[in-house]
Amino acid sequence: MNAFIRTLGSLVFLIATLLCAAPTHAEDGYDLWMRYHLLAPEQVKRYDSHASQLIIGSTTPTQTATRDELQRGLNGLLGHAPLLSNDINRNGAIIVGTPSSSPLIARLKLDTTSLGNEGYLIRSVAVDGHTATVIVANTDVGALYGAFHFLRLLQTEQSVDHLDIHESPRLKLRVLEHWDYLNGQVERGYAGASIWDWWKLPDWRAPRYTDYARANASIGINGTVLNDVTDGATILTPTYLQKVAALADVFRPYGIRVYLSIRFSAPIEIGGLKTADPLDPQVQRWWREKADEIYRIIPDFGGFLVKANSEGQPGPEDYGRTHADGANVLADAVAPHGGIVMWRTFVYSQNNPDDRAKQAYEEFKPLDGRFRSNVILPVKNGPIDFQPREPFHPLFGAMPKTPLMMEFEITKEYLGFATHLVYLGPLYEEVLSADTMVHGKGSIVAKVIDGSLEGHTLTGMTGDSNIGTDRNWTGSDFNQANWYVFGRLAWNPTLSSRAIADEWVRMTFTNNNAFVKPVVDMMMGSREAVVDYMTPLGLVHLMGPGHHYGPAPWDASESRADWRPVYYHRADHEGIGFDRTSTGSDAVAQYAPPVAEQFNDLKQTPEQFLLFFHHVPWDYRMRSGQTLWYELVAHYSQGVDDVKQMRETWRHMDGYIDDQRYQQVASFLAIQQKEAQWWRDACIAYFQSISGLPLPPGYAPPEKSLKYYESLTFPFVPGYSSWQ
Ligand code: GCV
Repeated sequence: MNAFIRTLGSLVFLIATLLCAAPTHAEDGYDLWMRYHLLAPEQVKRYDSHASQLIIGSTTPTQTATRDELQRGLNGLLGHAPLLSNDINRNGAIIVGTPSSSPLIARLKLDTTSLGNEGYLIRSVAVDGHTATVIVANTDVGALYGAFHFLRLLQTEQSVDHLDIHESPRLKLRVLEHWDYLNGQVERGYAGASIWDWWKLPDWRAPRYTDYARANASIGINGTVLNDVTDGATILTPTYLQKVAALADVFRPYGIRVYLSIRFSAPIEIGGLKTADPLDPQVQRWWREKADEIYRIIPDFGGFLVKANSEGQPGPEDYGRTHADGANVLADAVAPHGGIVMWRTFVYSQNNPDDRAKQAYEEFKPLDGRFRSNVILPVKNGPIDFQPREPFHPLFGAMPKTPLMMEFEITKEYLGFATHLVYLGPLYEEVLSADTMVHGKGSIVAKVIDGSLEGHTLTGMTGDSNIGTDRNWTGSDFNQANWYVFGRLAWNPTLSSRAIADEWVRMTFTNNNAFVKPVVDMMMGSREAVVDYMTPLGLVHLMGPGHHYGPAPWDASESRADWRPVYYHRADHEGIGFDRTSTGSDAVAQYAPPVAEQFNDLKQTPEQFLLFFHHVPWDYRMRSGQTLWYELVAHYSQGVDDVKQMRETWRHMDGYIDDQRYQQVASFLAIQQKEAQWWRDACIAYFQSISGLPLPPGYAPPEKSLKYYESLTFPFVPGYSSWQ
C-alpha cells in the first residue's frame, strides 16, 4: 500500500513537473518579465516556508500597489498568496515597509541611512521568535522596488535563505523617453502606435498605463518623457496638460514622474509673444507662469526635455544666445518647484561644414559650468547617432563642471527595427565601461554619469523607448530585453549585461538551463553579429536615407552632406574610412590625451573603430595578416553566418517555451537572416565596385547586382521620421 501511494505520489509530482516545465498554452508577451507563472513543485516547496504571511500596510497608493504586486506575484509563482496579517504569528513571514509606516519594522532598528530615498534592504531576520524576511526602505517607493527584487529572486529560482541585500540606485534620474507624437505616431517606433491615447485622456485611463508603470518600477525607472523631442508646443496647452496630469496620477504610486519635451518657440506658438529669446523678460515670465500652471496640477512634475538648434528645431541660437542661456531660462522656471531641465547635446548644424562627430563637443565644451544646477545634459553614447558601434562620446569626461546623463537608444532605429534579434546590453556595457582616461586609468564613462568622477549629485540615464501598442509592447519578445537591460543599467551602470540577460531570460521564458544558457549566449553574440553584417570595422551610417532601413552605402541623395552614407565611409579607389586623425578632421583631439593618442595612431586604434578614425588603403595589413579588403568581406560574411547560427540555436529551443512566442521568434530570425544577407551582399557589391578588387577566395559573390540593390525603394517604412 505504502509503495502504491509512493508511486502515485511520484506520478503526480512528475505530471506537475512536466506541466510546469513545458508550457503549452499560447503567450502573447504582454506580461513581459513580470510573468508570474507557477514554479516547479520543488521550487514551490522551497519558497513556501518563506511566504506564509504577508505583513504590509495599505494606507498609501504605493503601499497598496506593493501589496497587490506581491500578492499577484506570489499567487502566480507559488499557486497561493500568503496570508495577509497585521502581526507575525508563524515562521516564514514577509514584512514590508518603512520604519515610519510599520511598528514591526521600527522595532527591528535596522540601519537604513545608506538607503537614501529609493534604496531598500532585504534581510532574513528573527522577529518575536519567528523567522521572517523583511523588505525595508525609507520610503514606500523604496519598499516597492524591494518587493520587485524579492519576486525576482523567486522568478529566477535563487535562494531566499540568509538574505542580506542592500540596494540603492547609482543614478538619480532613470528616464524613458518616448518619441511619441500627439497624433499617435511614434518616431522610430516599430511596435505599433503610441500607447498614450491622447484622444480619450484624461477621462479614460487605460489599464495598460498601470502595467506600463509596474514594468518600469520593477526595473527602477522613475521618470517618463511622454512626447517626442520634436513634438510641437500643443502639449503645453491647458487641454493637454490635463491629459498629462491624468497619466501622472496613474504613475505616481509607482514612483514615476512625468516630464515633457518642449518646443523652444512655445512662447510664440502658444503664448502669443513675438519672440522666444531666452533673455527677454517677457519670455522668462511666460516660462515661469507656464511652469507654475503645470505644477498646480502636477505637483511632482519632473521637468522639461529639450532638443534645440538641432536638425531644424528652434533654439536660443536663433537669437544669438547660447545653449546655456536657453537651458537656464527653463531651469529658473522649474527650480522653485524642484524641477529639472534635460538639455540635449545632440546638436549639429547644417551650416557647419566641420566633421559632424565634432560638433556637439565644440558647442558644449566651452559652456562647461555655465548651466544652472538643475540642468543636466543628455549625451548620446557616441558622437554620431546610435550606430551599431561607435566610440564613446568625447563629451564624457570633458565637462567636469556640468552634470551629463547617458542617452541610449532602446528602439532599434539603426539596428534592424523590430524584427532583428539584437540584445543591446553589450553595446550599453561597452560604452559604460569605456575609459575616458580624463583622470587617469579607470575614469570610465559609468563614473562620469554616476557623478563619482567629478562629484555631481544630479545624475541620470535616459533611453529612447521602443514601446508601442503591440500586445508584446516592443514589437518582438526579444526587444523587451532592451527595455529591461536599460532599466537595470540605469539603476546600476556597472552591472554585467550577461547577468542581466540571464535574469531576463529566466523571468521571460523559463528557468530551464537547457534553454537559458544557449539563449543568453545567442543574445550576447547578437550585437556583434549586427555590427558585422551592417557596419563592421568602425563604419557607420550606411543605412538607407531618411528611414534608415536596409543598406544604402552608395547613397548621396540627402539634402545634407552629413545625412549621406558616402559622407561617412569615404570609400574611393585607394581605400575607405573617415580620417579623424590630427591630419584629418582632428576629432581625436577631443578625447583625453592618452585616448587621443591611441585613436590617432593607425596601429594602436582598436580594429573595431579603425574606419571611424582612419582612411585606410584596401591592401592595408590587418592584425590577422590579411588585407583590409579581405577582412571587410570576412566580417560581412561572419555576420550572416552568426545569424544562421542564431537560427540553429533557436531551432533547438523548440518545445521549451510556448509555441506562440517560439514561432514568432523563429519567423523573425528568418527575416533577420534574409536581411543580413541583403546587407552583406549590397555592401560588398558596392564596396567592390569602388575598390575594384576581386573577392577573397572562398567567399560567395553577392546574390544580385549592385544595380538591383540600388533600385530598391521603401516608401512605407514604419517609424519614419515625420519631421524630415
Ligand atoms: C527624435 C536621430 C533620429 C531622429 C531623432 C534624432 C534625435 O537622428 O533619426 O529620428 O529625432 O536622432 O535624437 O533627436
